[in-house]
Amino acid sequence: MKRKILSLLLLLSFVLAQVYCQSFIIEDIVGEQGVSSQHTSFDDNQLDNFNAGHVKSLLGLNQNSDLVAAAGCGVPAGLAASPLNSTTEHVSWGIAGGALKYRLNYKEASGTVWTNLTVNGTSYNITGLTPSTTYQFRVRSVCAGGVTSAFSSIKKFKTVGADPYCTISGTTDFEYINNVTLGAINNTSGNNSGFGDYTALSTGLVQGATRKITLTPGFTGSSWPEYWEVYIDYNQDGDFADAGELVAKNYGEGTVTKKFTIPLTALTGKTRMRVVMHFNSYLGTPCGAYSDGEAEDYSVKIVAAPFAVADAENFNAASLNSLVVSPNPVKGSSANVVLQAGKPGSVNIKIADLSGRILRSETINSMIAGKNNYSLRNINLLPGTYMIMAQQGNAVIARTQFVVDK
Ligand SMILES: [Ca+2]
Ligand SMILES: [Ca+2]
Ligand SMILES: [Ca+2]
Repeated sequence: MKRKILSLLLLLSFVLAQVYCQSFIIEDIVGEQGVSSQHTSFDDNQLDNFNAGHVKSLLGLNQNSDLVAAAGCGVPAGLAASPLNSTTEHVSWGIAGGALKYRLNYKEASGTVWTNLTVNGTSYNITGLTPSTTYQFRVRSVCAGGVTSAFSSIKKFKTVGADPYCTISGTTDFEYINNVTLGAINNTSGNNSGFGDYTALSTGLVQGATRKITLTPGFTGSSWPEYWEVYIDYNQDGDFADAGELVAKNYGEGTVTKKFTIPLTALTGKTRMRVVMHFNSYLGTPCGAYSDGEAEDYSVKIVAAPFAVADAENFNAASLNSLVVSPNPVKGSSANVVLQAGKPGSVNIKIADLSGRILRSETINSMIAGKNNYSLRNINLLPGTYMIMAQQGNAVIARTQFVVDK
């Protein structure tokens, strides 16, 4: 009993010293003996190992507040988390006043034990996490003399799911993928020993647009015929097995190109593209270990067509409609547009780049049913491929692509 009272007094002195003193000399509690020794300050571990919850319950204090909050030692705020992969999360917080370093606590949301780390900066990559799992983290400041702030409020994050895509890997004794170019991707990768993960690289692909992919092999010696297959997971279900997901194939001994059209049904958002190269024949599968070639993965972002097709029936019913730009490629500052319209009325003509950005929009009133000539003037577009569309009401009645080549 005497020991308990002594312990309680020591705990109380700890609390009071922490709350009221900026610089202090207090008693450290050593185990069950209740023996005390003098310290001029606490180190981090002493503070963190201290059972503050026990003291708070003895004193009837709020369990959610922190006893060791000290004036001038700010509580971290602005906690944020973003996934680096399915098992690694980047967490960060704002600089807190007086903080020399930080204590980072994290745990699975359903768990009870916090993992405790010291971090010198204001961010940290937490590794070894479980995919598709909710975690919590909180941060406190460690200030001069080992004084710690209260913990920040708790921030939750959920790790992303494990990569659902099948693995693939070739061998590169004779050949490898040296470059893949599509839109904003222009990646010279060299020899990746059979597989290259470039999912950090991405390009936008607009529904309905036609794009060209350029594929270049590299050889360790002489050149050989290489067969290429390009897959895109258009329906974003984690495989390349659905209809239309083998988007391009071609072969040759040097650089090959292939055009493909992104379906209007492709789901918008980020998805995976896989490029497979194989010596002498098409590999015929986007998965597995194989010899004589290389595979590389990229990200693509499917972007909604700039003008929604009102519905399939409307679009088909307007099959009389057509849009022709001439000359194509456009070389000067003007071009002629012939619009064959199924019904009369005003028509909105829009020009967009292949990333879906609308560059020009104008309405032409009193188009007739039949052939209309429309002059496109003051074309000051950079060389490249563009989309032109004619819209009546909410329906795209015709669209085409044209090239500017100056
Ligand atoms: Ca490569
Ligand atoms: Ca798929
Ligand atoms: Ca599927």
